[in-house]
Amino acid sequence: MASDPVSDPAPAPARGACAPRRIAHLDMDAFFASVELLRYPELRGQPVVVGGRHRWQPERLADGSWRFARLRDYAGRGVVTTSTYEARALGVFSAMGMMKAARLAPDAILLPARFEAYREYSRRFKAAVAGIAPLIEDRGIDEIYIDLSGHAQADTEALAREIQDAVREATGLSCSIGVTPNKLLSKIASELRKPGGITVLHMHDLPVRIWPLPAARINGIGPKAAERLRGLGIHSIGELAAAPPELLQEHFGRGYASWLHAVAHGRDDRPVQTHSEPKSVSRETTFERDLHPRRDRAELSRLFTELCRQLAEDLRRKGCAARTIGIKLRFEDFRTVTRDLSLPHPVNDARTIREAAGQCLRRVELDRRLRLLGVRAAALHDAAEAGGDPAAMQLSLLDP
Ligand code: TTP
Ligand code: MG
Ligand code: MG
Repeated sequence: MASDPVSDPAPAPARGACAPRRIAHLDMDAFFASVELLRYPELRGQPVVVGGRHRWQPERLADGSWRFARLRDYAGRGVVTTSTYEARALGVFSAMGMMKAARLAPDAILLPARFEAYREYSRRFKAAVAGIAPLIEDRGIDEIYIDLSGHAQADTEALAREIQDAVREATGLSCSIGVTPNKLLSKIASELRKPGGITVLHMHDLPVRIWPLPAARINGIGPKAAERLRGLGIHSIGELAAAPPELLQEHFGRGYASWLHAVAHGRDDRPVQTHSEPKSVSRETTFERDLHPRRDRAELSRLFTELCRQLAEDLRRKGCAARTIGIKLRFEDFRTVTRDLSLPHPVNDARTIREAAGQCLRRVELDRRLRLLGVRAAALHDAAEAGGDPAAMQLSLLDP
């Protein structure tokens, strides 16, 4: 599908240091359902819904054909995982209750999800893109951001089409791509011409292409925030852009209000993150039998020390150190408590972690048996920063 000629880039100018970035967002079209259509091509063009359990698996008949379940056969409390565009035309969308979907589209074909296959196609499409443009941020099973700023192909639309072709070649599947100066706008743009669309937008397209859209199209304005905005008479992104900053501050607080203002004006500096940093690392163990905090103290202590040793090893293997150490306990009645402690320096040695976790443990009232114990390291830093003097760290840890 062609992009809007009005927003097409003129013959691409040379990119200087201050030139706008070219950030793509690529999202697979009706992903799980499209993978199912590769397996059952005879269903192409029909409303198909993915959801429900294994019992809805198609049945192979003697003549080699399949007998498919229909939505009207469905009974249960499951929700729609995704649906083909033909099913969407009947009003059936992701997260809708399957019984409700069955009322809207009783004849739609029902297929259970096969996550292993979706993961495999996910790997394939990402590898295909990486062959053309390697600066990729993985955003989940069916979408990625790609930084195309420095790519040799200056014609953005042609580059996007090349990526689409490579994805189709590798998987047989179609995707939609938005290319704009930042992740925020690209995420919106990739949805504008689904399926199979390419949408290239520049900052000057904002008023015409972005401002008319509902505020909830912005990634980060959830249903609750959208509802509160509507309460203030703000429906579209343009209305949000025009809203007085004081009004937003009054209702959303300074931080979120200034973010709302910035995104409504299409501003977003976030880089494409080509390798994901883990946010935290943890180790936990569920005991074979519930352990008593006093009577099984020796065993608990040994397990606790062992978890801390493993956590330290995990951190070092990742080249990380943590400034926050936490614990998690689950009691026999399944009540779960967590405690954590912030440290003056990032740490990754087993002794210091054990010491910090021990301090956390002392803040929990151990009044019943335990079924699970865990330790967690967060606020991760590069291990190179973890150079604190161990003796000083011991002392500061022991300070109340
Ligand atoms: P999406 O990209 O949101 O949806 P989609 O690929 O099915 O359709 P579109 O063409 O609009 O992008 O999600 C990707 C997959 O994630 C989707 O195929 C199934 C799964 N998914 C869920 O399991 N639950 C959900 O609520 C949604 C939205 C998606
Ligand atoms: Mg998708
Ligand atoms: Mg998606």
